Amino acid sequence: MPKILTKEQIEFYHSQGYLSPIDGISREEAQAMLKDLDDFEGSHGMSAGRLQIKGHLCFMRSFELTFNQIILDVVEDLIGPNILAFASRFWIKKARDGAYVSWHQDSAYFGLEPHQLVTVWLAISEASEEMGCMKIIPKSHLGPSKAHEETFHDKNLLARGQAIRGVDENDAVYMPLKQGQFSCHHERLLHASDPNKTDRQRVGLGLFFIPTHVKSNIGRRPACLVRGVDDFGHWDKDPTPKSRIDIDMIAHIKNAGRRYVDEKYKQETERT
Ligand SMILES: O=C(O)CCC(=O)C(=O)O
Repeated sequence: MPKILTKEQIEFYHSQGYLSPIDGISREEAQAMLKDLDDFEGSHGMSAGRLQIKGHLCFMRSFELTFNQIILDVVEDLIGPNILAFASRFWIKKARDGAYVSWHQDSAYFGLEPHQLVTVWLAISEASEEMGCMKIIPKSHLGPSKAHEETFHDKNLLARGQAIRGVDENDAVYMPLKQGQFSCHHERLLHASDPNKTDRQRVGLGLFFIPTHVKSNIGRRPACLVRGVDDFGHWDKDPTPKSRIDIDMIAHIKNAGRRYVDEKYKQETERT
């Protein structure tokens, strides 16, 4: 029995590679997260968007979001009851800052096997089309891994500016979200987003979940069991934040993110 989704929604996710929109957290909870992010930036002179791969560990509130019952019920319906939070990313586009995300597949750089990761993209602010919400190519998760060019372009929010060339924009579906709603997409789905053309910031929290049987194929790494049991033991344990904003986590996050940004590590772009 599914926990929360209908049979049709589950089938839609598996055939199309995405699901959106789903009501997640309240406006008040989202506003409180925005305040934490503002406070962090105010005191550290750095946007939480720069905490590349496990930014949620820096904030008690976002760490707790990885245990959110609605989010996990949806994730369980998509990938089963034993779930690890593998990583996360705050996706922040300030008003008219020109930041964008090129077409890519998450599977190209996460180093996971098999490819069953589901990304929950939670709208911490509203994310309208004009604000540069995500766009996806339905069913693209059913195809092979694509070649990604690493551009390292400074306005590209991806760690290496990875870009798949030649995507037909006519096939794109936009996923606008109200504040507090979320979308889900499959690790192999082609997705991207345009610059924010408004005077308001667009903030999302990407939470990356895997079933416990998924392995890292780039060496042992940490993750956090958020539901069920882990009978496989493929992952070490992430540390947990100790306060509302725990800056001691930054060293752990930087270390975890190093291989995503370092040009010397090859990515698995053309694996199938
Ligand atoms: O926030 C965006 O615009 C892109 C997000 C993304 O690439 C992801 O969640 O995997």
